[in-house]
Amino acid sequence: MKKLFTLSILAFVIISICLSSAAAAEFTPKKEYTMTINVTNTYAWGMGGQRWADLIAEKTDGKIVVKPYFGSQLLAGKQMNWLQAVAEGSIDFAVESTINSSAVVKSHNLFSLPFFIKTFENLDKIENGESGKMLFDEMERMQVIALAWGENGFRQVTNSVRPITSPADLKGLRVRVCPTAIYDDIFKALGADPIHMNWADAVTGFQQGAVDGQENPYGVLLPVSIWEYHKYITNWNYLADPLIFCLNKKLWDSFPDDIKAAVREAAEEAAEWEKAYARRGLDGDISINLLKDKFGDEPEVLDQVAYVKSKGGEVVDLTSEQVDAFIEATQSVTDKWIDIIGKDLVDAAIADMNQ
Ligand code: X2X
Repeated sequence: MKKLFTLSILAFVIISICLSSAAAAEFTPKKEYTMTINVTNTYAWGMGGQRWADLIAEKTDGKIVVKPYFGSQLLAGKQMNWLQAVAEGSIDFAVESTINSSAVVKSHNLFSLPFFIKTFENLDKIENGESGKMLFDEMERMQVIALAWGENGFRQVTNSVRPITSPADLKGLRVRVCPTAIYDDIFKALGADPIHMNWADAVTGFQQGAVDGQENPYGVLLPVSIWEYHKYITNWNYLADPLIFCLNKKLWDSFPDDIKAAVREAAEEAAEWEKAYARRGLDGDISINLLKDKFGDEPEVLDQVAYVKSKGGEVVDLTSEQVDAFIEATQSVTDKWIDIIGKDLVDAAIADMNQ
C-alpha cells in the first residue's frame, strides 16, 4: 500500500515535470518580428515605435526581437493597408495612425470629424474613456490587439500661396491629403482641391510643387522642414491624429503571460514618452516636464511653433470667430460622417469629452 502511494507520488511528480516543460517548450519565439510605421525614425512617431521595440527586447531579456520597418516599407508605401496586414498576420506589430486604418475601419474616422475634438484634454478623455475602449474592442474583433494610444498630433494646414484665415483662402488650392474619403469631403467643402498622395511620395510632391499645400501635425512639420516648401502655417487643430501601438491577435495569444505583460508594459511606456515628445511645447509645460521628470529627457527643440517661426514660417493662430467659419463650412461633412462612423460611438465620445 505504502509502495503504491510512493509510486503514485513519483508518477505525479514526473508527469508534472513533463507537462510544465512541455508548456515552456510550446512557445518558441520567432527569430525576429516585424513592425510597420508610416514615417521614419526622425519623427516622434518613428522614435516611439523604435522605443517600443527596444523596451520589448529589454523587458523580455532579448527573447522577443522586433524590427521596425519605417516609411511603410513593408507595404510598398501603401499606408492605408497596415491594418489588414496586421490583422492577417503578414506584419506582426504596428505603431500606426487611425487615419491610415480609416478606410478599413469606418469608426476610426471619429478622430477626423472636423472640429470635433479640438483639445488634448478632449482627446485624452476619448482615449481613456468608453469610446476609446469601444475602438480597441472593435480592433480585437478584427484580430488586432491594441495596447496603447500614441500621437501624431492635431493636424495643421500649410501652403505656399497665402495665409489661411477663412475658408475663402483655401479656394482653389491643391492640397495633398491622406488617401481617404473624409479628407476629400472636408477639403471640397472648404473649396480646395484635395489630392491623394501616400506620405512616401508627399515630400517629393512638395519639392516639385505638385501641390500648393498639405496638412499635418507639428511632429511631422519639423522633421520635413515644411517651411522650405510652405511658408504659411495655420494652427486650426481641425482634427486629431492618434497612433495605436498594436499587434496581431494570434501572435498575442501565443505569448506566455510573462511575455504579454512585458510587451504591454513596453507599449504603455513607449506610448507615454512618444505622446509627450509629440506634444512638447504645445500643451504649456506639461509634456516638457513629463519628458524631463519621468524620462530624464530634454529635447533640443522644446517650443515647436517658435522653432518653425525661427525658420521663417509664418504662423497664423485663428480667433474663435474665424474657427466658427470653418466649422460652419464643414457642418455637412460632420452630419454625413456621424452616420458612417456610427452614432453610438460618436455619442460615447461626446459623453467622454463631457466627463
Ligand atoms: O500621411 C500623413 O499625412 C501622415 C504621415 O501624417 C500619416 O501617416 C497619417
